Amino acid sequence: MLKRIDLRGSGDVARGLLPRARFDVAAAMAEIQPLLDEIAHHGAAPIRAVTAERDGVTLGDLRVPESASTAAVRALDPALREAVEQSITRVRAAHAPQRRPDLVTEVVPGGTVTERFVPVDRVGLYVPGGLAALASSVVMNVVPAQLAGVPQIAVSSPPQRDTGLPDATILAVCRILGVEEVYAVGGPAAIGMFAYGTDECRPVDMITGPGNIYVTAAKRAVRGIVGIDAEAGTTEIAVLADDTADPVHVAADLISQAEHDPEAASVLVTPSEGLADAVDAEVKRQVDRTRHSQRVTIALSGPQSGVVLVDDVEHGLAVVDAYAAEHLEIQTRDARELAMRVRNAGAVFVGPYSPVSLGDYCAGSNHILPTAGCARHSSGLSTATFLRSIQVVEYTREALAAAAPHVVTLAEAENLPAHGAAVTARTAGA
Ligand code: HSO
Ligand code: ZN
Repeated sequence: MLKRIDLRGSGDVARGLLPRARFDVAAAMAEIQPLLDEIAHHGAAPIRAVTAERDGVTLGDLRVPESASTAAVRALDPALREAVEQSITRVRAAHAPQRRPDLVTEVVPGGTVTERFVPVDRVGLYVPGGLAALASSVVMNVVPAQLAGVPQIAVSSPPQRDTGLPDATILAVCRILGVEEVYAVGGPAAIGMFAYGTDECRPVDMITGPGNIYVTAAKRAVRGIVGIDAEAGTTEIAVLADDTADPVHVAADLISQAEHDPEAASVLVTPSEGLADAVDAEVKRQVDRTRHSQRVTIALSGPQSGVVLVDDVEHGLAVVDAYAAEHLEIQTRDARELAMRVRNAGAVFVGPYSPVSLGDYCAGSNHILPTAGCARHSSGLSTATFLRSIQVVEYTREALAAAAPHVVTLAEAENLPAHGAAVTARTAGA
């Protein structure tokens, strides 16, 4: 089922050789732009129209009444509530220390630069609800925003066909976390609503959260009008494994992320042909038994998934760095040592007992992570995502006088003498 790409003997790590989806975010942008333009000009009407067409739901208010969230909490299964609370506690524990204190630096005597960390005022958090309604993504979005101190937090998630409301567990988790502003809007329409605002939803300053390729494309399209987190699109997992890895575990992990989407990517990178064969056999065995076997089969046999054979683990490390996976598992000898040398990955999962699906719910780490190679330049969601740094400059007259000749010289070199004059007007005669 998993195609093989043999890079042995080539020393090659070229990104173009690695499995990747053919239909990418750039291609999806053309499809969503007309909807975004409509929302920018007409507000809620096109949101209602597209929701009726795509979700089969006639929306009254876009905003979910509080009574619906309260009812959802009451109806929540006690075991599910306990699991949600565990997830919240662990995510809070890992994200609270990410809130950095302000940093005061005396650059020269009498001259300070203070870096203040200030939360974004208003954020729109997207929670997917298509093929799977990801209540855990409420936790992963909301907890860091709250810990950063964001004053206004809005959540949006697609309405379900039967209720016309977002998934009940998603509503319950919003309520448990104290989020009152929730909208029943999904896909690119939700991103347009947050970015441009409507009569019912004031525009936000930043949009975060995972989504399919169209949500990701919409986020890319509105970037600049609002801030966005890293592009967290279609899920992907890479596993770097040697002959010490258990093929049953590796196969289970590849399948676990393929379950998200027929477009999901699952990639095994290994120097061991024996492991590759064993994982292949194990994948076939497990796929037959898994609930979403059709979706998983499409994902695993697509161009975005496969097994990459490498010379050795070092070559494998170079390959996974070039791939820059959203999730990277290391199942090798000395896994921790290798993990600490990884340069490009959204999150790294080390050794036999740290599967990606632990991180999806209950490791404490965030599961909203850069996909499609964005881990080369971007980070997963964290408390820091919601903080802007503002540099505050304060110099005394003496400290300014000491810097004056340098400012004047640099300004003159750029043919901007008024810049120098703004300094000497203060320091002449000092
Ligand atoms: N693996 C997904 C997150 C998720 N999995 C939510 C299950 N629920 C993207 O990191
Ligand atoms: Zn997952």
